[in-house]
Amino acid sequence: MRRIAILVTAALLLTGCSTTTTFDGTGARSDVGIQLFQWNWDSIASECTDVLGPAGVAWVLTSPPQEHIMGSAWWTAYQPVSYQIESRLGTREQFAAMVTTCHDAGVAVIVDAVINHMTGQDSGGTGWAGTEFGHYDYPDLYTEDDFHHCGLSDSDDITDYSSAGNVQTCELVNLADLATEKSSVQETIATYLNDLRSLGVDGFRIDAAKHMPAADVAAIVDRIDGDPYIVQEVIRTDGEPIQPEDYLGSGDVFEFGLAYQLVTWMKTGSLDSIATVGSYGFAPSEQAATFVDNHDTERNRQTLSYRDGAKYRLATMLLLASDYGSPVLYSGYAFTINDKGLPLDADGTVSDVSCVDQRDSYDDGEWVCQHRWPGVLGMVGWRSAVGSAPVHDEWSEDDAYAFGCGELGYVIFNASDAVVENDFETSLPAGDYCNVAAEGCDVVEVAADGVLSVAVPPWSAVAIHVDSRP
Ligand code: LM2
Ligand code: CA
Repeated sequence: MRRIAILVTAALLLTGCSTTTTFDGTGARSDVGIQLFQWNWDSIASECTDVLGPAGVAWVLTSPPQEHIMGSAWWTAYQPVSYQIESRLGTREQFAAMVTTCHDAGVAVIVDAVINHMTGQDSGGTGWAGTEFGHYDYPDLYTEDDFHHCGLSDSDDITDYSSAGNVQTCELVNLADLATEKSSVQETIATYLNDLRSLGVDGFRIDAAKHMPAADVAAIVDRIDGDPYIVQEVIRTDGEPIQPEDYLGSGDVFEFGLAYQLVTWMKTGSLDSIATVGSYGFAPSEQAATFVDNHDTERNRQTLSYRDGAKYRLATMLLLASDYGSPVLYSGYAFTINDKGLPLDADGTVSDVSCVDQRDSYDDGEWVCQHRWPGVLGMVGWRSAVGSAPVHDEWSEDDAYAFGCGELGYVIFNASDAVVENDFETSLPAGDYCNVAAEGCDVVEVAADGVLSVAVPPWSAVAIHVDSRP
């Protein structure tokens, strides 16, 4: 199996248009990832080949691949019963084939690792692959002694986010909390992660990292073979004792703060604020995984989501143009009830993905495929093309914001209901360019003096770069 190492090049040059973290060996042209929520292994494989590889997306984040509890809600995936790679999303064989196919397409595979806890079923049960379990008893993995019983609240549930002990040793919504400080538990978790490594997996999202002491996460990560990419979920809330920064020694962190900020900026139209994001007290750019939404925030409504249509698309494109952090796109399915999982095939597995086109409303269970919305993958190409060229030719007026990157690219965002028409001064060579923030190749022209005279439609962008000329 090909080992794919992560190479952080020129991460010190933070003045550029985008960071240049690359997944060396994948052939990917960008540092951009994509969370394919509840996509089955076969569908991820096809998407790698047909769409993500060609677009230069560096990595996919899968849903949890291990055996889970039965039930139709999507969140059954977040209740591990065993570490067999058998789930509603596919078999071990399908998973392994997906990893190989994605690698062949130049796309790395990052897995959602649920390692803080096991199930939340008081009475136990039988898992997807037939494993019988009790709430604190998992054959060949864990027994009673391997779990915390915090004794800090009536139910042993987490009740107090101002107490690190409560957050890290009590139960997150009744989920049996692993004693991650025990070296035997660390070893069992690492054996699972190394099994995935043996199938070619390139890295992990550490689910519920906030609920494990940073030292425990570090000890587990240390036991993983090779040098996997690590991105940790530590939801930022000001004033809490546990902060994302505590986890930087083990890898990157998702920057929730920026996702929340994007909601505000889309409301106020102050898109130029993204230029000063370095002063917001967020994680250091080279270790920040940025995103507009994820499967939790599209449900708790704390961020934008596909329901916001053009605003969501614009926020996604803004993130892709920013030199702060490395963007992780999100792609999921439509729902009106938070818990509701996808319609299942007769054998209980999740069906293959079939994307629908962008529109104003969706039926439950339709695959929204936000990443295929016009301009999104075009902006992945824009990001690759401008690399770390310095930002210049900045312009902002009302709800519009524009900037250039060296002589390589220029982008204009319009966060208003009105058309923004202007003569934008760029440093690009004269000639015709495709507007990659639109569908297909919508041609715009840079005049001999570098001026781009263009009308930007409401809630959209115009983006051009030297590698995309008709
Ligand atoms: C995560 N990150 O830290 C995931 O991103 C998030 O989606 C997970 O919650 C959570 N942590 C645990 O891995 C989801 C879902 C919860 C669901 C849990 C466990 O958002 O609603 O909880 O997975 O499946 C469900 C029920 C809850 C119940 C619990 C245990 O909603 O009411 O608690 O199962 O049976 C009694
Ligand atoms: Ca814990």
